[in-house]
Amino acid sequence: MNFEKTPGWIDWYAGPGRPKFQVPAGSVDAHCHVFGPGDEFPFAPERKYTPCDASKAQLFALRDHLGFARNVVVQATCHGADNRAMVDALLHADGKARGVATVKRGISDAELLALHTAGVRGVRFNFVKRLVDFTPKDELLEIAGRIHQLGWHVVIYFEAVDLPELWDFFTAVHDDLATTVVVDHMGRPDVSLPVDGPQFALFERFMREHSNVWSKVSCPERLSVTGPKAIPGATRGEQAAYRDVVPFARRIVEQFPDRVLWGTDWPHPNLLDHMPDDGLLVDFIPHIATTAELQHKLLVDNPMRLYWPEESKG
Ligand code: 0GY
Repeated sequence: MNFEKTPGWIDWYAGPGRPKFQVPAGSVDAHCHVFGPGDEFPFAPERKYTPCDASKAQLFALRDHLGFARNVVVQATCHGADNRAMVDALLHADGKARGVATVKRGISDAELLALHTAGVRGVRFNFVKRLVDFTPKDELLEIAGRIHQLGWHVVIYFEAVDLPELWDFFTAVHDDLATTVVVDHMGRPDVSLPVDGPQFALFERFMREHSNVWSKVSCPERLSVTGPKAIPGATRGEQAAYRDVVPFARRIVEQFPDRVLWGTDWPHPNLLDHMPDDGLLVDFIPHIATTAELQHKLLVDNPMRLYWPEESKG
């Protein structure tokens, strides 16, 4: 099937640089996607964007190039609740990938079990209005109850301004069902606001008061206003690309070192200003996890505990 890309779509960065920062052995890229290829795995009719193709082979090549050992492939909204492309990637990864699916209420126990066998360990609930249509909360709670029995967790994606309204729902998933909840991209803070301001304080409170809430400290390229250009010769923090995101991510890593994950977000859907060099994104890591111990937790111990608990030493 031939799909026309969304106007203005920027394809993922071909030929990323080799990072200067060497990730620890066994590191996990805990947030990335596959798109199609569209002629093999058609995009969903209800999608809000049509991407370029981004295949499993291209994802695995990037993994090796950046020095990662494993991937967590997160179902992208352009595939709706049709998880076939993501599952196909898991099944061809030689055990080096696990997945996060999108499921609907009507899914059978046998289908859930098949996803589990393929390596799925979580479901994603998306509250970003430009990406998905609204799903009633009782449907999400029902799904959360079912997947909890498989030992899966819930991944949530929302914008910071929506956290007050979603608070009670997230707390119900977390407290009533005792399910681990993983927040994508720190709940998308507005990084032009102060890191000490009320918006980010609410997110920190969310993590502090709920001991099973984790955060991906990912996507500086999505959150940044200052962009990829570092200030040459500046202080260490300002030498980072996406430097305005550093204080936010660093604060989460340092407060909650055992509940943070990192991912490339390759192939970076819906970036309409610039496409990041994934090598540069890896070089962002030591700015937010500043010691070898923090880096090891972020890239190895934490994702292994969540996605490969049977192999985890932590
Ligand atoms: C991300 C971010 C985005 C898209 C999706 O599933 C998706 O379509 O997650 C976005 O547009 O902000 O994490 O990939």
